[in-house]
Amino acid sequence: MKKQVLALAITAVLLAACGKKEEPAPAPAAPVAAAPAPAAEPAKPAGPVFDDEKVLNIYNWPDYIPEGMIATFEKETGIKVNYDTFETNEALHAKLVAGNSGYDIVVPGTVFAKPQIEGGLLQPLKKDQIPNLANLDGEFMKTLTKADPDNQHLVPWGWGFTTVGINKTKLEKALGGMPMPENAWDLVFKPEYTSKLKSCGIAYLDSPTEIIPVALHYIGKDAYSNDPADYKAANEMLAKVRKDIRLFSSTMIDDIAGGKACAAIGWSGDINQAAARVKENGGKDVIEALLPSSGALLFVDAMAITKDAKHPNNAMAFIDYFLRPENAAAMANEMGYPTGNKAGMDKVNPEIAGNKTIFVESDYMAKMIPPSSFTNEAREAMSNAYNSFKKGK
Ligand code: N2P
Repeated sequence: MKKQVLALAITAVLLAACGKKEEPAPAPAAPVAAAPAPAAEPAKPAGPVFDDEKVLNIYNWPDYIPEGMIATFEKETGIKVNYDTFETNEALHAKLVAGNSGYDIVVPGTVFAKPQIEGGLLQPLKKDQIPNLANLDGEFMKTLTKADPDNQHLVPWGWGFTTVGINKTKLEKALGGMPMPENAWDLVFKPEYTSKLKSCGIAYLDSPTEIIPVALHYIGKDAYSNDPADYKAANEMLAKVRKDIRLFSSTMIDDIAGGKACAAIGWSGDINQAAARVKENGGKDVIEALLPSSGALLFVDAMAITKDAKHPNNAMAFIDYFLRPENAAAMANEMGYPTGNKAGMDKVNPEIAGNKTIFVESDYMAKMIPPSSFTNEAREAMSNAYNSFKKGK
């Protein structure tokens, strides 16, 4: 019951963004007694279809796949998986635009998947080769139609949000008795706080489309504004704290867990992974992903097959494998990211199911900034604004 409420919560927020009404999911077809097959009908091939070359090239974000998931797929199928990682949507996008990336499966955020679909960089799925699509939450899939109109290209990998993560122990020491702000974004954007937290380390994700949207939202502008004048305003705010930022990184789990940063703009699941790592190592510091009062930046990353994939059938087989219930549960349990998959939710550990920064409650969901997208020109202007912020000291 609780899980259903959570699923509805994210759906409501994402749907609000695309202005669509929720409709009840279609009821599953009632089982029908098997009729004798007509003799002339050719038999359907049993099991998955593979390409001649038993290879699959996957390009995904770092720290985003449960241990053993690839090995099990390789063992079951005999397909050799080459698994590479990219650190920003911008880096993946540049590879796809250049063409001949060599990758079969890529995992863009929907903010970038929309222009990639429109630009013909991704190919439609062969849904009859992915029976486990039935495990996906129909309402969640409707939210993806904003980026992928008929759900023809994208299968969710994981969702989460860009937010403020803290090492509570170190942060409180550095604040020296100064109370926590009402809005957690102040910790990383307000000089009053950053000047103190500089001593224990502030980290930012290293990507224009992560930092500029949250900065825009902080100064009261549309996070998905396409207006360069707004980026200028965001930059003016950011310039005031630039000297207090210690590191820019999209792989900050060890930096947070290892005590190099006490406040970060990071991804919810990664911050939760850092918290788990400290515990595993017997550390005492308390690491937390926060739920800022003004909201956080929601994202959905989705698998898609490149237009020039050399192993599309192997890709379809992997997507079907990923959609198994046990893999959905492992994504939440081990990586801190839910997947939009209904199946397997009964295998989620109680402390993960009860973690409000992984399975976000509906009242906070309503505050989230839902994903949208930018024009190509806006993305370029945003990159320029971001780079000049980063260079300035
Ligand atoms: C990286 C997972 C989140 C990626 N570890 C953000 N789109």
